[in-house]
Amino acid sequence: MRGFWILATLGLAAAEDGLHGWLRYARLPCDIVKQAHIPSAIIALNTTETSPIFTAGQELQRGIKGILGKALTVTHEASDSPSVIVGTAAAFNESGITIEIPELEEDGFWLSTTGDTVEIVGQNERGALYGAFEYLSMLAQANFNEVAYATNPSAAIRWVNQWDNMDGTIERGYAGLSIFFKDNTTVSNMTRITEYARLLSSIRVNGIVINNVNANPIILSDENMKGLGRIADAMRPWGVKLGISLNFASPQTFGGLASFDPLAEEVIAWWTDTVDKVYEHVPDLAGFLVKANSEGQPGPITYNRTLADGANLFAKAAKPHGGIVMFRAFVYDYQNLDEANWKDDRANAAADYFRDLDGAFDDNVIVQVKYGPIDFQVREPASPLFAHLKETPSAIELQIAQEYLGQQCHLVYLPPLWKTVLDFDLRVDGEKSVIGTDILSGKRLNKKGLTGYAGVVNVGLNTTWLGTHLAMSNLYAYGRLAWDPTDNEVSLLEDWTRLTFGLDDTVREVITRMSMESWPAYENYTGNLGIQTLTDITGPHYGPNPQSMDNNPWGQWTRADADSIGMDRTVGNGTGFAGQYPEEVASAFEEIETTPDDLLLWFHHVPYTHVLKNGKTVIQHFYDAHYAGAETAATFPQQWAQLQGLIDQQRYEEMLFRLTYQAGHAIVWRDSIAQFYHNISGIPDAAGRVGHHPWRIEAEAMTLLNGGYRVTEVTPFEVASGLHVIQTTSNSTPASVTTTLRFPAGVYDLAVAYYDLYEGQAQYELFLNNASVGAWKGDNEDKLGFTLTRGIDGHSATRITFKGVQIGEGDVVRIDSRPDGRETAPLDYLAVLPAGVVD
Ligand code: GCW
Repeated sequence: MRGFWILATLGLAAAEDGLHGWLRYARLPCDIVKQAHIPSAIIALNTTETSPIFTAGQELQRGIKGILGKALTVTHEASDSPSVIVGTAAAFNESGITIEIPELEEDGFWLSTTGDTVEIVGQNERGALYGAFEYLSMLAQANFNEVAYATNPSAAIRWVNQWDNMDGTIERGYAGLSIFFKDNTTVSNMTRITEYARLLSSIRVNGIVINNVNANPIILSDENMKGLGRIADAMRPWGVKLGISLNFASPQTFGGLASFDPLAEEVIAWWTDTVDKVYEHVPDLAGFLVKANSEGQPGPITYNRTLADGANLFAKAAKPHGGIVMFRAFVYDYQNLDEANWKDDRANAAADYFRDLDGAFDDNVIVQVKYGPIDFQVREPASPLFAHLKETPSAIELQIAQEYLGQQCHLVYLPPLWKTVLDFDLRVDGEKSVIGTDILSGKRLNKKGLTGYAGVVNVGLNTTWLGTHLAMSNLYAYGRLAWDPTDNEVSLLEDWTRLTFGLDDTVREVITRMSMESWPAYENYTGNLGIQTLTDITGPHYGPNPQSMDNNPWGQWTRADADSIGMDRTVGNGTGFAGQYPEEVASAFEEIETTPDDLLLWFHHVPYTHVLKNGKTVIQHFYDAHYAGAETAATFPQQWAQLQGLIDQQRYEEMLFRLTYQAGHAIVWRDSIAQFYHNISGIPDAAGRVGHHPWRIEAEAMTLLNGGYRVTEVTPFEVASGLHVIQTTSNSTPASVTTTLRFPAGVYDLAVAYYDLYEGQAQYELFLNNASVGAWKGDNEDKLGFTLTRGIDGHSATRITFKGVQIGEGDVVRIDSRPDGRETAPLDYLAVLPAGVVD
């Protein structure tokens, strides 16, 4: 017993790097292990090593060893002695084992733990593997209940997309370089690919498109086709099928033909050959993903052909092989929209391009539709296109990569956002048409083809996969919601937490609470009332830059002026977008009274003084929400701190760093947005907070010693407190600033706001009466994964906090800094914060 205790203690202390995600199979405490009564052998009804059933046998062995410390043998012959037996329904029958189970649908499974034998029966091999993972998930959560049930997927397509470029970079990837590609070819080491397939399989994802939708035609080179074959081989034992993105112009740019006209005979022949060749290397290729005529990508419209002509070209080539084409609805005219034209609106694009094509697509084309009409925003109404595709199968595109949502540097648990769309009833033809359960399931519309889900994930080589541990709950929940969109987002989170961090109640409660608070908080401190993103729309989509949302040709404007704000998307007076919905929904969005507050500015242009249903004016709600959101984010590091000692130190520290960063960046967001709208509207904050920071000392108000620092403005102006910052006069000479504190003596947190650019790592040290409080470096570029910036802007703005510092009135603070490269040690302010003040 003593030996076990030592081991268990070491187990907790052992560093965990996140590589195994929720499949850690950590040993349960010994008192719990004793309660587990499981059979002593595993039977996997297939001897082929590449079969998912074989994989299931191995995985059960590995999991049970890890979770319960029991070494079970795996055999492949049916026997009567009690065992964990896994196989397809057909294999059970062939082995003469009688099972009484309901009819299963494709990929479905039956799990029974009621008798001496645990039965895991798949409709197909993949389903059986899902059942094995489900059983292991129960064991890992110390759930030894007797269960016997069948479960089937809500939809056949449960895919993920990676936006990996052939050179190994990842578009909108925040966790390092590609696990699939390097130097314009596929990688040779399959380890991470196999591990990713394992994670995906455990959440019942059955397909993956591995290269960017902005596709490079060289994916079709002979060498790369061979590589695709190896990748497919690595993932096949996990039941995950490979798909690839195609570049529409490949016949010309890669094949050397004169055109890429989808109706030209030589183009058709070229694609037929090419697709045949891909299938030689990957006989079970799931299919193709195509982004055409969007954001500079080539497409059929170049030749005056329809998007359906374009999609059907690939569909016909893939059909003999059983392949499908995921054709993206993200098609919009992005260069020519005119803000002066009250009718122009990018949100109209998808339905405008696709609605008249309903029925024109081959039956193996699925239109892949982003959840909202614009682009992965923090709050969007459901895409109305789902209502127009009555004949054409559709799939929803969700984004696990947090492109507009904090890029994994902010904790944002996404299922509550996804649910606003999945649970939305479009009322097509006046009948119940809930997007998840009726439309994506293929029950109500789209009855003829496959339907489902595509999630843009963008994992990278970082051992945490997504750049940070807590972001993995989004991937976990994505797969499970694609299986069953009615699954509860809190229970999914609790399961994930137990699997990822163990069974401690405090751990589960804290992570669940923070995660459930995170999306509302992010919406609050970034942009509310359906205003859409206020990130830098023309740049990295990360930090605040509200003015970038207007005076651009993109057609997703806030239309903010001195008096009013919002996009009028009504039929009566605006862009007409509201009219793209079926009648009942359209008429609700047409009127302010029946539009929910959280989508008000999406659909209506109103004065800042418009009074919301919650009784506040729009502008006061902006101020209040931004303050409330930042206050919630400020609790995250404190909440997380309760987990010290309850989880391993490595993950504890890595998350504490990120959550502390988020709390600081939430204040950057709050101040920038509040300051911007205060400036443009001239309406003061009724609570007197905006522009008043009694606990701050602006850097520009400090004494700049020996000319080492100079005062400058920044762009955008609102990302500097007091509208100014200081930066060093040279790129190499050390500089210092000093100030005398005039606050009552007491214990305070000292926060220094500065800007952390890449291409340099400035060094800083904070002194109180000549004694060092702490030193740091501008090295966020190494620690965080967001799109890097070389500007002093909303992306680089950050802060560091030293907690619990005793100060006396008249104490002298000094900050010494040493610029490095382009990083001119820019400082914004020092905040001297009494307990409970978030500023
Ligand atoms: O939102 C935009 C992204 C692009 C992306 C595009 C798309 C892959 O900013 O990076 O390109 O969406 O979904 O095609």
